[in-house]
Amino acid sequence: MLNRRNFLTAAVGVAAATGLAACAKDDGGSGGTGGSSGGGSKKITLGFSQVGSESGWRSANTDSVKSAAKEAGYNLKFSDAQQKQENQISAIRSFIAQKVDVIAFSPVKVTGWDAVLQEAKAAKIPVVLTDRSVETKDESLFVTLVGSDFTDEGRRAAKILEKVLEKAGHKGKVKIAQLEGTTGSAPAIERAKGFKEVMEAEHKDDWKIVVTQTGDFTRAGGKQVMAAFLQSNPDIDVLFAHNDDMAIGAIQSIEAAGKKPGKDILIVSIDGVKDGFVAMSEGKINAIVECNPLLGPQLMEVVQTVKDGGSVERWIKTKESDFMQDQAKDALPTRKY
Ligand code: GYE
Repeated sequence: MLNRRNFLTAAVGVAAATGLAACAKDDGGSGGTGGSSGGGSKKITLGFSQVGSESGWRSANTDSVKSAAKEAGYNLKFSDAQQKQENQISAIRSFIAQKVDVIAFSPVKVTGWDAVLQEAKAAKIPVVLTDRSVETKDESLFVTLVGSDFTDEGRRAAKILEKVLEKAGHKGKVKIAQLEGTTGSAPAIERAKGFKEVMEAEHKDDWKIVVTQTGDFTRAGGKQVMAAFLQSNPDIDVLFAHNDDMAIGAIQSIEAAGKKPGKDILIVSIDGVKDGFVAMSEGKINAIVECNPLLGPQLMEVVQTVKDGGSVERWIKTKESDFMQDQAKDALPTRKY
């Protein structure tokens, strides 16, 4: 059974994407909503298609999934898609051919899944999304999403930027550069959306995103794109990076341009990986919005419940915090990823 503490009810703002309260597929086990039927002794085979290994967040997520599957005693078939949707589609097809019990995946992009998810449905294999969501007209194609509220992370980034600007004594106009995540991915779309929402509602006259481009969630991407930003807009005040890795790459370009990250250019990023906290404790990142990658244990609980025909929430959200620079040194030793 899923622990109720792990559940947060779906936020109103996501009703369009995640809509109805859903029941997990009943594969003939318990025949109802009463939760676990015990699951019998057969080992669960879980097919998991991971996005890739683009960031520190992703490595922590992969470790969490692998160790939680081991702990739960599942037979895990793990596949790394190297950030390519076609690789994820092939992996899912191969899981279907192998008749796994449950398929879980973190979709690299939001669109383009209907055909392969229809195939999983036809084969009566339940699909659990982890970390990232999909856009589909047919909500029956997946059981639940275990992951964060990225729109809210974008809003939190804008709210923490207010504090960062105040602390730095920055008054008046704010020229913002945005390093976006992978184009078409849920976190890139939703983090940009949440940030813009706060910016337009509360800072319309002062804040402006002067440049925005994808850095594909990688350090190399962040470094390269930031170097180009500094060429075209040498007077940037703020960098909003959709993840720590891109911020860390960008810091290299800021330093190479003879500027001080965290002072000449204020930086807010998302994730909260160890290297992000190290950069923050060195004064180079001003604030971080946490996005927790340790989804493995919750995912395994959901997989068991789904396999047993129990019901789960449509969206199982992750609990997260925000951190300012002055908290970095104390928080660093406690970081788990
Ligand atoms: O923020 C980034 C990773 O989907 C939440 O993917 C995840 C994002 C995370 O590459 O570092």
